[in-house]
Amino acid sequence: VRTPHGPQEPPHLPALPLIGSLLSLRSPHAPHVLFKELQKKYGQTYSLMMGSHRVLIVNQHVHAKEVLLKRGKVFAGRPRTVTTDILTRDGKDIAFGDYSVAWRFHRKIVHGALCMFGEGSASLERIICAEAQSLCNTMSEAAAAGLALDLSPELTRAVTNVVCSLCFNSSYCRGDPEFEAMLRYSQGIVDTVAKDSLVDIFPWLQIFPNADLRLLKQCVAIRDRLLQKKYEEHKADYSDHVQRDLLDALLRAKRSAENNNTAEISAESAGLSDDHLLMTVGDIFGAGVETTTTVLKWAVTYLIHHPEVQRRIQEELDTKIGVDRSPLLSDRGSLPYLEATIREVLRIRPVAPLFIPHVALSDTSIGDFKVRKGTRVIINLWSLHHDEEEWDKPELFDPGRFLNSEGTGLTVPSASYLPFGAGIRVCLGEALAKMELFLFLSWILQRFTLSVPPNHPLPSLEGKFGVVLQPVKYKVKATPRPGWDRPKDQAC
Ligand code: HEM
Ligand code: PLO
Repeated sequence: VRTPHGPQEPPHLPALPLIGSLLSLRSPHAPHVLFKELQKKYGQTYSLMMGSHRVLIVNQHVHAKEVLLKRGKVFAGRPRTVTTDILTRDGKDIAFGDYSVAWRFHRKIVHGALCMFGEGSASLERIICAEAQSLCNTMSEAAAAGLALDLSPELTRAVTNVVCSLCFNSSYCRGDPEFEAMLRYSQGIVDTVAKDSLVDIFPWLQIFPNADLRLLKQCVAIRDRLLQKKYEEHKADYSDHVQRDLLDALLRAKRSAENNNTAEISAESAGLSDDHLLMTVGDIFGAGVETTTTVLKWAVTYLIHHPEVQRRIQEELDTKIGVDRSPLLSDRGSLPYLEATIREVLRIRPVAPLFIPHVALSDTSIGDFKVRKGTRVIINLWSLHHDEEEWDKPELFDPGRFLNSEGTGLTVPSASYLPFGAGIRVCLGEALAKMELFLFLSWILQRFTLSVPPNHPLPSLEGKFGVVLQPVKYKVKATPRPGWDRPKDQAC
């Protein structure tokens, strides 16, 4: 309901020149938790200053949907920050790139390529199942040797190989030095990029050497060499007649734009420089690896805390699939409790608790509040997914909340649930990620029961905040289930 006076200024945190609202933001809590807390004092939607930038924090789903859906196009901008500019050669990618013709064009190419090589094709299912088989074999070997395993690099390699086939038509073996280098640089980037660090608040601070910035630059340089190598290899044996992967799809778009001189295509070709192609493929590779791996790690962490949830998923797997074959994507409909568990993991520990900031491209409003052009909008997904008005005991891990009352079908019990975002900036990898989460978790839980080794503490449920919210490292004991004590060489 509009007030009689029209849109108002939103409540504002105290701000000083240059440092903005920094003094009110000092807190031992991670930003998503602090922004949720600040609601108590300032209301669900409030603004603050980060250095000289006006930032609006949205903690509630009706306002979040106004930003993402109702006025999605107005809020489709992205801010330029020092760290994301380093990662993306000044925003020449999709995720951190501002709204533009080039951005739209790259999203379209990636979407088409993901449909062609991914979601629409049976070959992706085969690739994921082959990686699941190899992951389960490694877990079996560790179990046979009586060893507990840090699952993190194993899950990362499985997920990396899926996205590597999609992007580059290649994969990594265990211990491959290029893969080890990738693990290191990617963690360095996750730890430093887009962090609300001082460098992103005060662009002028970048003239002072800063440890985070140095690490980021080193990691980005290593990533860029790897991307460049893949690019050169693809250019060397590119053919117009076969499209092996996303990089071929991008090269094809570039060649066809270069061979075409119509006004429309040449505008598009502005977004088809080598830099743009490399940054787009870097985004998909980076997002493809870090997000899905993080969710798998959270799923394992919560399953270890909740053996009763594991048991119920395993009962479902035993009844619907048995031990004579492995799960297939076509089993998704008959394993609702596993699907509900995946939904609950995505709720309770959202991968990107603050999304990526949006920017208002013109003067506009949210609810009754005025929003000026250029305002950065942070959607606090953490608040949406832990809203006490929307969720019963939000801190409780309960997959049952996503089941209907008979426990036979899936529901979404609240509109305050947006793990992949919505609207024109919605995640490009949602379908791929869901396929991977289902297949990897169903294969693992069909074969193993997961726990911590005897006398080890349960892993922490508190995440490490960065551009993605990651769980901490710990060792897992995987006990083979009856019928799975030796690796079976099974095709899916
Ligand atoms: C953006 C979630 C997996 C590619 C996003 C956003 C979220 C998200 C919340 C931000 C939306 C916004 O700023 O409004 C997730 C989750 C994943 C996942 C929870 C796994 C479970 C993936 C995968 C890929 C991917 C596998 C690649 C294949 C992207 C890209 C964007 C994005 C390119 C930027 C879109 C844009 O700005 O136009 N994702 N994502 N994501 N995601 Fe994902
Ligand atoms: C992860 C580290 C990689 O080395 C580079 C990279 C590229 C794309 C980023 C991704 C990182 C983190 C997760 C992001 C993704 C784009 C969309 C996705 C931010 C930084 C999400 C969840 O929004």
